[in-house]
Amino acid sequence: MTLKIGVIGTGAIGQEHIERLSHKLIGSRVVAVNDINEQVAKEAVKRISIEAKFYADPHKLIKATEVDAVVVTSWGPTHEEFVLASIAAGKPVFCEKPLAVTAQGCKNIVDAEIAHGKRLVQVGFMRPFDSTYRQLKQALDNGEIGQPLLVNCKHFNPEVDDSYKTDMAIVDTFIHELDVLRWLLNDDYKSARVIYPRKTSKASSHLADPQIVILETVKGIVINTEIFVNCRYGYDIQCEVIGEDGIAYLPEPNQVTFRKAANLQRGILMDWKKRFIDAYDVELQAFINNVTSGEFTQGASAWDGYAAAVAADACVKAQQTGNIEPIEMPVTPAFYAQK
Ligand code: NAI
Ligand code: ISE
Repeated sequence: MTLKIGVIGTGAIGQEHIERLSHKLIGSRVVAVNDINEQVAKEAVKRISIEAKFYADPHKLIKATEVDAVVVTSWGPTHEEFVLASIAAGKPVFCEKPLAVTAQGCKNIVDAEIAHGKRLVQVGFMRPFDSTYRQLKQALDNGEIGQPLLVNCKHFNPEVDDSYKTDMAIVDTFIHELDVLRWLLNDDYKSARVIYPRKTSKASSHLADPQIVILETVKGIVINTEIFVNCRYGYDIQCEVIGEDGIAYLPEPNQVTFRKAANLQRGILMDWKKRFIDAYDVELQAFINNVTSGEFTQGASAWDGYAAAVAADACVKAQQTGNIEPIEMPVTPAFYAQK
């Protein structure tokens, strides 16, 4: 069976996903697209060489009989509306992160999915599908460094545009750590604090950059994450876990090392597209397989999206107050207990 997909939002990641759904993965075809910018959508269809109908109205795309499943890759604040409409239409939906920009928005989706009675939603948290994170998780689960005590992460982007604001460091960027670290450590968060170091001259007037987020987990692990979205030198994702018996590092992505011109050199990737290229393939193939098998057994659920957003809300509050803010995560409903 070939899954016929409608894509809402044909910008950067929308086009990446259309390409992989059309030419790389098994069992899917993009038949419909929507974007508030009609020209962007039509040019994407042409460039990727697919036959997909342009829908001016995203809600008509969601309801169209030719569309079996929806992929939402528009801007974050639009996600809740399109995911809720997909659930109302009884259609499976893959939504890029964040599931919604507030915890309440995610809760509305969780409630709608539970009321529907069957899982339909997968969130685009791709890091648990990344082979380097998987290696790190396996080492921790095997007890190779004993109990984790302390975690140090870096989430660096070379640059961001002017529309990127201080809270987006949490809801758009750090949200990836909020998702992947729960999975990596088998733990939940208890509190958050945000510290602002000296500001880079490369950031816009309305953006505090860099930022440091300090989380404490229920088991007492302290997680220190540096977020720096105008670092200029590359797209750099690091994670170091310090345990009772040693330290485990997230493997660096494969890059050739050079001994050349009196230098020892190794390239650093410049964007998320290349850094997580395989992980995006695997997560979207998982979505296709979830839908075609009729059971969502892989990938981030709406509850995972909600859990990350509950923590993100507390981090945004901590940005504003400068205080240590509590994170109160509700108990996982039975509906989401088994993945
Ligand atoms: P983008 O700005 O390149 O593309 C977004 C597209 O959505 C634009 O073409 C815009 O016209 C369209 N759009 C906005 N509002 C719309 C609406 N109401 N209806 C239809 N189309 C609308 O942004 P980008 O980088 O592609 O990000 C899109 C989403 O994907 C964001 O939520 C972002 O956080 C997420 N993302 C996830 C990544 C990951 O690593 N998982 C990487 C990059 C983005
Ligand atoms: C972007 O939307 C992503 O999801 C990237 O993975 C992240 O590194 C970046 O900070 C976000 O803006």
